[in-house]
Amino acid sequence: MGKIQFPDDFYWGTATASYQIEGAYNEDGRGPSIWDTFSNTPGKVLNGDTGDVACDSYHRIDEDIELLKGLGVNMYRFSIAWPRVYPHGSGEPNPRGLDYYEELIDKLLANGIEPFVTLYHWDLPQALQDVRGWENRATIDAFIAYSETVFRRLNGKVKRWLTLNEPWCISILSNFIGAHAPGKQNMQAALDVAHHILVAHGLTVKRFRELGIEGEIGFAPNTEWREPYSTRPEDVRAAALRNGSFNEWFLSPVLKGSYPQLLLDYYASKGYELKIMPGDMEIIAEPIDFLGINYYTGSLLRHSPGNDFYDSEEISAYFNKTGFDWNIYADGFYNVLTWIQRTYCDIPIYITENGACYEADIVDGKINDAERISFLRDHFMALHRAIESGVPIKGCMVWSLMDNFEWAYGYSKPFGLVHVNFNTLERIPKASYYWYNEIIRNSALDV
Ligand code: JJW
Repeated sequence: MGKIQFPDDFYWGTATASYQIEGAYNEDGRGPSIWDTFSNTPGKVLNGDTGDVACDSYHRIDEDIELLKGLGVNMYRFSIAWPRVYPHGSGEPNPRGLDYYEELIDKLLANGIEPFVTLYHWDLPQALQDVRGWENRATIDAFIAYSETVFRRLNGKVKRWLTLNEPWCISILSNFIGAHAPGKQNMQAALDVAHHILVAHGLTVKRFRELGIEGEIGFAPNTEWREPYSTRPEDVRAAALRNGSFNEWFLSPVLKGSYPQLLLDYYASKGYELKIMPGDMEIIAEPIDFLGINYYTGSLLRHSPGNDFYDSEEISAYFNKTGFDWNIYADGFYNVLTWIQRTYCDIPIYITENGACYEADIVDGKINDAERISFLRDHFMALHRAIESGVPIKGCMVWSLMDNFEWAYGYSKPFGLVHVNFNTLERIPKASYYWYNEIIRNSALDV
């Protein structure tokens, strides 16, 4: 037995996102988002689930805050729904659109919990998708206008902001793989989207500074750690391509002002073109205050000629898996964090998401999710190793506070520290909730 001590001023929190928890899809002037359209399209989401009601968090601020208080967190990450603020994406803002968030923020602050706000967690107004969404540079202007409205309304109350959540998901997963809204399957479209969201990020950071908004701003790329299956050069290259497309494609423009050359060459060899306008790379590299890092998984990869996903394939190897069929790879977390510091700089890092999906039965009113506890323990230990190695990590947000709408998997993939009954909307804290509370109280982990 040994005690692993985290810094006293460490932020411990949980994370959620608007479409996954709010419900109230047509209330107080909210317009439709691409996720309303996608989830209402047969075959796109498992069991035909939608976010119409979700966890009904829109009507349950007090109940959710009680859960956060009981957990003991000092930070809560959530996102703002763009279609509540601009029901048609642009034009006149809907004044009621921000009331819910302001009430939530006021109540968080009254309870000593810092709000950590994401501006874009995937719910693009459908009206903007109708005119090509993020493939269209005009969507960038609409995003800046939306962000400015939010900044002005919430200035002084929110100290930490994120522009984008998981740019790989917004671009590649949603426009090339097609598993998420808007469900396109076109790599050129995905690369256009990737570039435009990065420009939108940079311009938002610029606007944030010009407006003199208080606090700090960053973005939250999802990272994975790919290890080559062998030292054969083609396996090494396969892993480099996948790490490059997933991690570096978004980190390098923001932190270094350039796309990774290996991937530029790869995409060019496949006939794709990057629509970079003069000045774009400088805009994207507008300095940020901190980095949000989401980490869940990684894998061993080897060369697979003809595979249209970077000529590579995953080897299932010896990893144990979560209920999402994702490899459990805590050392990959440590590797990503130390790699970021080595490759880029000493920028402060918040873990903006880490956690796992596991189903667990309710027995006598209790839910013993021992596997989630084990997953979190391993990842907190990897996190602590990274801190000891000098990576400036300031806090960790567990995904997620409660079971919620897990995108293409609907309500079938629970990630919560709190169970939600989606018929009654009753919330029941799981064993992991009480375990996490103990860690937060001591800012320490017994191993
Ligand atoms: C990849 C499916 C084929 C969320 C993926 C599916 C098909 C190669 C969890 N993070 O709910 C990634 N999440 O909203 C943000 N992140 O591929 C927050 N990424 O691949 C959580 C899903 C995801 C995915 C899910």
